Amino acid sequence: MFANRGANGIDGVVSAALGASTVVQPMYLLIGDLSFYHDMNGLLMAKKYQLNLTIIVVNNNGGGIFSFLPQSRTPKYFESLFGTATDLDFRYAAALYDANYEEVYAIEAFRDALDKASYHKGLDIIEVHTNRHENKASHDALWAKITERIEREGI
Ligand SMILES: Cc1ncc(C[n+]2csc(CCOP(=O)(O)OP(=O)(O)O)c2C)c(N)n1
Repeated sequence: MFANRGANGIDGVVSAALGASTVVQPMYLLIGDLSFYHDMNGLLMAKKYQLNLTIIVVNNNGGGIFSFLPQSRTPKYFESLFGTATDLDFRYAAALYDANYEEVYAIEAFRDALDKASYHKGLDIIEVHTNRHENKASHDALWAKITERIEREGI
């Protein structure tokens, strides 16, 4: 069992995964872009000690979780306080730390990138581009379908 330090969520996640990669292989980290950005300095350890980790950065350009909370219905300050898009291109972070880098937009390309990473030694970063607004819309559509079915079938 591994435990990350702290109780706050997005701090130290990259470092924790790099530490875990020294005792379990293969090791994968699935992480959001803001959480990745928050602990990007941790990547130095991967370079310094030739650690083997595949990081999948789900890049929806900001904190997607907040779109599901009530404050998302007050659009005036939402983006600057919660959405907090960084518009960063993580290929340059990968280059900075000598990581293998792949950028994908679709599931087939993601499978190929994951497969490729499994043959690499060292640090792999796969940046998966997604969209916060589409994600929220597809969740809403799914919830509406489920609600409609529950009401219809009286579960
Ligand atoms: C140290 C710390 N600061 C701030 C927060 C509040 N927080 C919770 S989730 C989140 C955004 C996470 O964004 P991302 O990693 O891109 O994932 P997504 O929500 O898009 O899936 C923030 C800032 C936190 N949990 N921990």
